Amino acid sequence: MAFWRKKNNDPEAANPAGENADAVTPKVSPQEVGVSSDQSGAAQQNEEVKSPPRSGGLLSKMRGALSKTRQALNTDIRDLFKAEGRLVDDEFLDELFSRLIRTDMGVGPAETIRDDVAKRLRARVVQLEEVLQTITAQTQSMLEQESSALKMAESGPTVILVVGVNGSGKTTSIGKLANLLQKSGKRVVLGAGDTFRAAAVEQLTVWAGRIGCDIVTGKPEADPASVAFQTVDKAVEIGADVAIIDTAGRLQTQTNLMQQLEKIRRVVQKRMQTEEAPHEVLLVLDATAGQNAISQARGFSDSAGCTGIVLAKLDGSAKGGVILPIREQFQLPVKFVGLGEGIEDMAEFDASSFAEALFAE
Ligand SMILES: Nc1nc2c(ncn2[C@@H]2O[C@H](COP(=O)(O)OP(=O)(O)OP(=O)(O)O)[C@@H](O)[C@H]2O)c(=O)[nH]1
Ligand SMILES: [Mg+2]
Repeated sequence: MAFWRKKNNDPEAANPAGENADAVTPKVSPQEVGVSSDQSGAAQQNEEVKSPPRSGGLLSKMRGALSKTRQALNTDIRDLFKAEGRLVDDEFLDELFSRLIRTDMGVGPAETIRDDVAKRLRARVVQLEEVLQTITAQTQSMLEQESSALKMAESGPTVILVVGVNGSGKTTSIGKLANLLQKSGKRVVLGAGDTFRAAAVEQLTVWAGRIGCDIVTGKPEADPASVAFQTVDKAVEIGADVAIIDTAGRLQTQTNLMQQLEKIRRVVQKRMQTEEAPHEVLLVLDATAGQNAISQARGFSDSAGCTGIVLAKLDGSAKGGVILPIREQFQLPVKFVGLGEGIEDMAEFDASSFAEALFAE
């Protein structure tokens, strides 16, 4: 876990009406921003973020979520075998390659996996299990990353901004993440920064009610930056550990909307008195989008300063292999995976469980 420079949380220093405030002052009055509070689930503070338990339940959930990808892939690969096994030669390797790329893992990762199988098993007659084991091990090593833990602020609230294209799973992922954090002992404030759609505010409010955490909402069409400001303000005021800010869906090519994210960032930095906030900018990608998720990741990571990825909707996708090019092409760690629509359907990313769930029979 990374730690950050000490923040200045002096409320006066963060006065939005203060010097240079025009660049960041909310364009709506504080009265336009509602704050509701349900502290029944409020958790004790000053604890490390605990990883969710790697219980059998979580592993089987991950296996369940990846079953579509696994079934498609394993059925494909199984077709390559006869009862007596199969000689690993060029023909076999070509066939294996063409089946691997059907999971949307892309040419580069499929070549790496094929070459590894060639190196280890060429000229041998092998059974399906041995090939799957080799592929699983190689996939795990390709997915390994330093850490999937959230970067937490050293003091004051950790601010997490959540971005992505329309419908990728941002709001749902925020609900699930807030639940995870609260269960690990963190007090969370949600910010309904998607003021574009009234239903979006309602959706997040329902999640806040289910989790029992605070939420800051804006009037319809309020400036999302003002809601972000008020959310951080509220988090500082009540001593919350984490503020998670929702945003409206946008395309990475919509310059004005990408600039809006930049404004949210500036406002958050102003209120937190540090350029290290927001501490995380999580890009939510829809796994069912397959290779399209890659171009989204490219656009957003360049212009929104993303720090990590949430790969949502793995349960509905036969394209779970897309995680490989995401890891290969971007410096961004995958921090969480979405395994369903329910409150518990999110797991901290773990290369070993993921690779196993992707291939193991
Ligand atoms: N099966 C499945 N469905 C999911 C998952 N995450 C989100 N969804 C569903 O995907 C749909 C869109 O999710 P939202 O969270 O509203 O997506 P969003 O990115 O906030 O959408 P906009 O705010 O409209 O841009 C909803 O029906 C969710 O229930 C997941 O991990 N698995
Ligand atoms: Mg949303």
